[in-house]
Amino acid sequence: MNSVAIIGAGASGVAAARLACAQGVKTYVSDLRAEAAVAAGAERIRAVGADVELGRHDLERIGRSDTVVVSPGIHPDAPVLAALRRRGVRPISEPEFAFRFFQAPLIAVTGTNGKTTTAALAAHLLREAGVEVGLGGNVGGGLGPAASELALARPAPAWYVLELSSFQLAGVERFRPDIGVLTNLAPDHLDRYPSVAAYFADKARLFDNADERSKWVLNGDDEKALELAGEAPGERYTFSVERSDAAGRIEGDDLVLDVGRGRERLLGLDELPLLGAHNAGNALAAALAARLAGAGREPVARGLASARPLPHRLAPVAEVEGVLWVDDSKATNVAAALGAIRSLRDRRLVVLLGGKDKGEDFRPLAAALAECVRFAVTFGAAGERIASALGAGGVPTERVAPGAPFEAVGGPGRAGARPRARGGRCPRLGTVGNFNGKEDRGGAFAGLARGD
Ligand code: UMA
Repeated sequence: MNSVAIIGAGASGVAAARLACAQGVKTYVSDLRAEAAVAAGAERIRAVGADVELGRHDLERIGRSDTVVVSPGIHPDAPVLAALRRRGVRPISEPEFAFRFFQAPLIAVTGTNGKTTTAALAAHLLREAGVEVGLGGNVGGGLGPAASELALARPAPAWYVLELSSFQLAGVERFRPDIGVLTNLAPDHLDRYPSVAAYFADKARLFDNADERSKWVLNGDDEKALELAGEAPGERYTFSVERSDAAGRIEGDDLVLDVGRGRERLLGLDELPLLGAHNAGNALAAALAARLAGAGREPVARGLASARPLPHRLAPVAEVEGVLWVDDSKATNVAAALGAIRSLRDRRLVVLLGGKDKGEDFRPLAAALAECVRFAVTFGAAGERIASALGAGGVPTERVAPGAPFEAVGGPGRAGARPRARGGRCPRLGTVGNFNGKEDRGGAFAGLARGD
């Protein structure tokens, strides 16, 4: 490889450029934006020898490069990608580029929900077993770097654990995980994909280079996830919170594994510090992956007992006047919000729902909330549609105008949470969006909880 063109100068672009330059490859990076945030990244990669252009993409130059790497956030219909398609150029994704330089085996985690929790937990369990792990990929939020940064790390870790989005899987070619984990499948990103099937098709690329040495950890409770694996070669291990024949399962009140060495009890469900059935599934998936990567039963069990919720994933942020505020702002699709609501349904709930409208059907939320919710507040671009779905389902709802600042949900939210009985506790579940990133959403939510 003599030359690489990288499209986009965000976290992916900067990491890929640093990796390319470290290989002595001629590197050109371009980004349509020229704002301060991009300029700072551009300076970092200029310093290691890349040519950087902000404000335009030089199609001639990109077309002449041996390899073209595209950032995941760029829409497939963006003019630059459409123009490259017309020229017969097929860009690869940043994790595909990184994979070509990996020096250790790889666990790749994808799925609609639970990816970050499962990937971070698998890394935690392996570390508990004394294994050096590089954790990164889509995780973001300061929890892990882009895949290319992991490829640069020296000494190389003993295992890489990567979280992958469908946007990243869309551009794989040789990418081949030793252990692939599919947490679940549900509709998402319908603002980017023409159909749910098209979104699932990108997820299916996890299996593109499967062979008989591959190991697959699949959600046994999710028909669509099992179907997606199709006839992919390799060994299969299912995890399930419902079925007794799964390799990772719940027996009575215990989490149990069987990876072909007999039944292994890990720990009791009540010892797992993560809320909800969906997190029991994530824990089983991570335990299977870590065990298949060589971690012993004991460190896996110890690691599960010391697991902590990641920020913005059903994370308690404050308890104020008998109200527990729970930040679940990473629940950015209906399936994720349902998982959270179900795991808190034995408490009285006030939910704050809204943010960007990705085109999903919100009626399933109404059905789940009708059973347990006390009050819902909707906001943001999706607020109107969510409120209509909840109203039709008989859920008491207050709608905050779409243009109003997020703080405007505080008043109705707080009023709705006022405990009826003294000492009554009413956890709130905030599924909020419409911000620059989950840091902002979670920060704003924590501010509401404190009454800032
Ligand atoms: N751009 C162009 N030309 C265009 C359009 C855009 O140059 O025509 C530029 C933009 O100005 C921007 C860059 O391309 O500077 C695109 O960057 P990006 O959106 O791909 O963001 P990165 O900073 O590279 O971050 C990406 C992931 N972001 C997305 O997929 C949207 C991060 O996942 C990931 O952590 C990071 O790579 C490292 O792997 C975040 C995410 O939100 C956490 N992921 C989505 C999710 O989890 O739902 C998929």
